[in-house]
Order: sequence, then C-alpha cells, then structure tokens
Amino acid sequence: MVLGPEDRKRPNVLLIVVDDMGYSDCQPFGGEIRTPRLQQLAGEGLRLRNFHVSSLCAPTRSMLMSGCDNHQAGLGVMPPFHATNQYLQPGYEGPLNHRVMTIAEVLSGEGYGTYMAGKWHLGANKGFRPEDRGFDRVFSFLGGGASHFNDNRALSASEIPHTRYDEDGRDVSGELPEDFFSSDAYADKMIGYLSEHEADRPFFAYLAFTAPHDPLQVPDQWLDRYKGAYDVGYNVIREARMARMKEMRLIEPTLESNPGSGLFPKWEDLGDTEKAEQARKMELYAAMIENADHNIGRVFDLLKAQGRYDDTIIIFMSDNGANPKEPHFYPPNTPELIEQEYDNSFANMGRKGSFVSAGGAWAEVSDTPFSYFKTTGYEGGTQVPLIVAGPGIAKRGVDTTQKLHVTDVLPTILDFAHATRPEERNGMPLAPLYGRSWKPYLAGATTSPIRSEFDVIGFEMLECRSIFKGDWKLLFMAPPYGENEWSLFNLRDDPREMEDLKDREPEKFAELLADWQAYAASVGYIEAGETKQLAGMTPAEFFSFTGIEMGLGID
Ligand SMILES: [Ca+2]
Repeated sequence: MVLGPEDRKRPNVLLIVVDDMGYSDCQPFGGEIRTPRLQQLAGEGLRLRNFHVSSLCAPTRSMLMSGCDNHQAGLGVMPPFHATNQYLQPGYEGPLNHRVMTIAEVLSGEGYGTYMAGKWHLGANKGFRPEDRGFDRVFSFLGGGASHFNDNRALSASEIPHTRYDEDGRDVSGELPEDFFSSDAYADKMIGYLSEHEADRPFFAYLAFTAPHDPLQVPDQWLDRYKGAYDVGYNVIREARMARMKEMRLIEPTLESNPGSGLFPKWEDLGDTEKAEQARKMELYAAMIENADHNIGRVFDLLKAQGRYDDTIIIFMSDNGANPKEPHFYPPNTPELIEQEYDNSFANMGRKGSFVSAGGAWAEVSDTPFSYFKTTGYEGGTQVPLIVAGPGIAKRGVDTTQKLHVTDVLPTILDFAHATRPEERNGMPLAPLYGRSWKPYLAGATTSPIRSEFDVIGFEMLECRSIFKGDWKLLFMAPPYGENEWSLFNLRDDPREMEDLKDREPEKFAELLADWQAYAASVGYIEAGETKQLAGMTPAEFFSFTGIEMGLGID
C-alpha cells in the first residue's frame, strides 16, 4: 500500500507485558525493586491505578490482543484446566480463535510493521501461532512458562506439548545458545527487528516477557543483586510499600495495610532456614524484575538512537497478579517430583536446574494493598500496574479515577493509529469488541470518565466471577480460595475487599447479580462441570486440536 503524509504521522506502538508481576513490585507503583526505566516512563506519561485484567496469563492475553471478552476469544478457560463440558466449545477453544482479530492483524493491514518477541500462550498449532495472527517477525515462547535458560524445561508434563520457542514459524527450541536467558533474548530479538524496520512506516512491537513467572531464575551476574534486601521479612517490606504508595497518592493516606489471607505462615513463625529460603526467593524475584527493566531500557535506548522514541506510544502492564503457587501446583507435578527432578539447594536456587517460586506470603506483599493473588477474582489477582506514555498523551502523573479494562488496549491503540477493526472476516462476523478507547482521555481532551457509574465490566475465570459497576464490585469466589459464595464490596471505600455489604445493600446486590447473569449469557459463559478433560486424555491429545476441528480449514 502507498502511504500518504497523513499515514506517516501515525505513532509507533510498543506494548510491554510482564508476567505475574504484582501490583506494588515496580518503583512507580511503590516497590523497592529497582526499575529506573519504568520510573522514567511513568514520569513521561501517567500511571493508572484502576486497570483490570483476568486472573491468569492466557485469558488476559486473549483480551489484550483481541479487544474481545476472553469467553468469546477462545480462552473461556485456560488450557489445560478445561472441564469436559467446556472442551472445544465455542469461546473455549484454547487457542485464540478466529472470531477475533489481533492488534497485529488489524495494524498489519494498515501498513504497520508488526513484531513480537516473548510469550504468546495463545496457541502453538499451525494457524494459531503469532506469525499466523498478524506478526511479520516473531520470536515467541508458545507455552505458559518454562525454564528461562536454554534447557527450556516445561513447568510440568502437561505443559510439554506447547513448551516451545519459535522463530518466524520455525521451532528453534533445540538451537538456543548456551547463554540464553528469556528476557535478554526477547530484547535482543526486538532490537534486531526494530533495527531492520524501514523508517518510513510505523511499527507495532509486542514485547512480552516471561519474567517474573516462575521458575524464578536469573543469569549468574544478577543472582545476588538483592542479597539481604528481604531479610527483614514480609511486613517491613509491605509497610514500606504502603508508605511510598501513599506518598505518590496511588492510595488514600488513611488506607490501612492488608492483614493478608492468613493462609501462609507469618515471618516471625519461620525458622532461620525457612527465613533464609523465603528471603532468597524474593531476592531472585526482584532481580528478575530489575533485569526485565534493564532489557526494557535497552529497547528504549535503541528507539532513542533511531530518533523514534518520541513518536512511540509505550504501554506497560502486568498480565495478572502475583503468583502464590509453588512448583507442584502445575499438574501433574507433586512435591516429591519437584524434590527428585530439580536441584533446589540454596546455592542452586535461581540457576539452571532449579524450580522455585516466590510463594503465597510474598505474593500477598507483591499485591499490596490488595487482597489475594493470581488465580482469584480479588483485586490482588486482577488489578495490575499500567503505565502509558508517548506522543499526544498528557503527563498526568497518577490517575486513580478511571476504571479500565484490558480489552481497552486494542481500541485505544487503533484509535491512535487511525485504524478501525473490521466487523467481519471472510464473510463471518467477528466477536464484538468489549473494550473502549482511552485516547480522548489520555490526550487530555476530556475529563469525562471512560466508563460511567452505570457501565459494567464482567469477569470470570476458574469459576471466580465478578462485576464492576461504578464503585461497586460483586464477587463470587470459588474454591480453593473461596466457598462458592457471593460478596459485595465498595472498592472506593474498601479497596482491600474486607467488608461484604451484600446484606446491607440487598438492592445493589440484586442489581449486580442481574448484571452478572446478563454478562454471562452475552459472552457465552459455560459453567465448568465436575470432570476435567485432562483426566480422560493425554496432554499431547489435549493440545492436538487443529483448525480442522474448528472448521477453519487449517491442518
Ligand atoms: Ca501471568
């Protein structure tokens, strides 16, 4: 296509995602973890305090890429957690389905160069990989997580079928260099793509770190960057974060610290060995985040050297709250298997052959001031940091007023790019967009809210359900962290979700319950049955579905 002068004004877009990083980990959100490049980015644009995602990796990514609700985009549940009655059902296909278009598919058709480096997690079979979904150049990790080094070891046996690195459609898992580390490699690849990008057309670059997803690992020179920093224990770190968040006005000065779920041992009840291990895990987690920031900085430096930085809209986010789970969570792992198969000795933690996670107590610190963590519908699972900066975006510091959703990212980017997503493809209607553009608000053209007090955002993952409406949140918490009960919270007064108001506000409760039912029906939610599909087939069979089963003519 021939580009006119108007086209050349379209901004570049760099979308950066980190994996399982909690709300208050990075510096611009109150963390002690050194993230100078994110701090600088926040100073150039704004931090948004009310940004909601799903509680798991792939569902969030499906909405991020498509602008559609996850139950319509193919991630109604995250593989391999399908109940038998959900398996291969519309909206529950597992990969990102073809009833949606990705940001890259739309922008590619508009003359953008489209590049991806990092975690995809939206389909590993032909027809579903990033190069099939609009990206010109791709270096992708197709699965949910793995060793960050060149051994590329899967999180568990059931993850093996999609644990793979691909480069432009070719499996390169067996060719990773000896010094491979995921975040370093993603930045290297993105720097390569952007170096080769022709200067006279805009680009869309998707840099999706697998860090700080477990296994917590860093290259040797990063291992001891935080030595001793977490010996003070959970509460001291939490209180320091609270104080900084208050100073930045991210939270109200009167907000009290979160007492936590009570599910994990207190610091003072740990023995010396346990304390040392706990502290070491958080040191590694922090080093992983600082390393990601360092790699983000390398990409920024390239854009500055190319004279493109000021023409690039940069969006930074995490995909869900901090991870509370230990390595044996990933089915069919067991504590015994982890013990046998990995070297998690103190000296080897964070190195190749180790598999350690930060655990629940640190996850609750990471998600300060919110409750709970990844996998749950509480704010600790579904509210994440968001930074936006770039041309045409007002420097507003901190915004705590706008209620935002991950499906907003596609309409926002397309709005800045003067592009529109088609309503159909090959004569088939696409799923409706769920999100809305932030552009007028980000540009400072209006102070009117992106969502009014009557607008609803719906959420469901692993049978945790919620509705956001104005200051209200209706939440249904399923086991293991809930008892299949509804609660009603006022997030403005009670962001920690401690006080259930459903008995005191029966009308509001009934209103939001009806909103949930309308949402569930409109997106095609299928309640999970008792039987898990993985109980009846092997992981290889589970992940073997192709475009043929889905009627796409892709084999
Ligand atoms: Ca994640």
